[in-house]
Amino acid sequence: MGIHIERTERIWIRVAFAILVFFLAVVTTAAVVDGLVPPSHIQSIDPTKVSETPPFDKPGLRKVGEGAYEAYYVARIFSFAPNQIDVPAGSHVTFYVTSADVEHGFSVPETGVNTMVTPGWVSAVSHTFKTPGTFLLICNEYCGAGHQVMAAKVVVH
Ligand SMILES: [Cu+2]
Repeated sequence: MGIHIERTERIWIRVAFAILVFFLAVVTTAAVVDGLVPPSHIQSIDPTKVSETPPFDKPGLRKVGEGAYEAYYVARIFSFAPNQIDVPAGSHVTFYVTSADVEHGFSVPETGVNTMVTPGWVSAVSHTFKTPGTFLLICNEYCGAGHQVMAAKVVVH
């Protein structure tokens, strides 16, 4: 007995199955090759020990060269530490951000600085601030009841 399946239908079942296997192979290969992390996530951190883990135990701005800065940020509901950084115009700033609790966003609109902040990971993003001004740094991933007040400032002199 058995179910009768048309020859062409049998062919298409095989084709659909082959496509499925191919996609799974592509996704698996990509995941293994990329180490299963988004590209901006360069380093891992214990999210329960952020406040004891250097350099995030002392969040803030560090000058690393002529016109070059590194800014270490901790995002937690509903604020960023540091709350404000001040840099001279022309500064190249690399932001390193991690979360002490939930998923946050880290965005400085109109600069291209935009990354997700995932607990357990350090996200890195750079920007050269050419013109003076006060830039708003906001959380753009909904993170809870106070999400809309989660902001900080980048002041360029
Ligand atoms: Cu947030």
